[in-house]
Amino acid sequence: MTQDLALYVMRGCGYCEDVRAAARALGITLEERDVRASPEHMAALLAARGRRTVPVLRIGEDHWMPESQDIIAYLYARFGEGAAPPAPRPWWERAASIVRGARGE
Ligand SMILES: N[C@@H](CCC(=O)N[C@@H](CS)C(=O)NCC(=O)O)C(=O)O
Repeated sequence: MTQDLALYVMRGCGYCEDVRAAARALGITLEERDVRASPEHMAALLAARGRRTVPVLRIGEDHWMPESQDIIAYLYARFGEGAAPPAPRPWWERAASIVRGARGE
């Protein structure tokens, strides 16, 4: 587990899955905090960011990084040993995953 990092997520979130895939590719394990499953995690996210959008990477105590592509770039810069982050998925794959998430699949 990467000690100073926590990833705020929700079930069925394709952008969260992109970050998970990057973490897997880098061989790191992120503590995940599901904001739908935990009122405490949702409250912490809302207090810090003023919005419920995930994924958000909490770095240490004070830094909250939104946007899946920024999070992936950060993880690659820190753990990638020079590897370049993967290209973002095309829009139609993102759209399909949003539909799957809305259906709860
Ligand atoms: N551009 C953002 C999009 C994130 C996003 O749309 N997340 C959705 C779930 S997949 C969400 O949190 N929706 C609820 C909300 O914004 O209140 C990213 O790439 O991280």
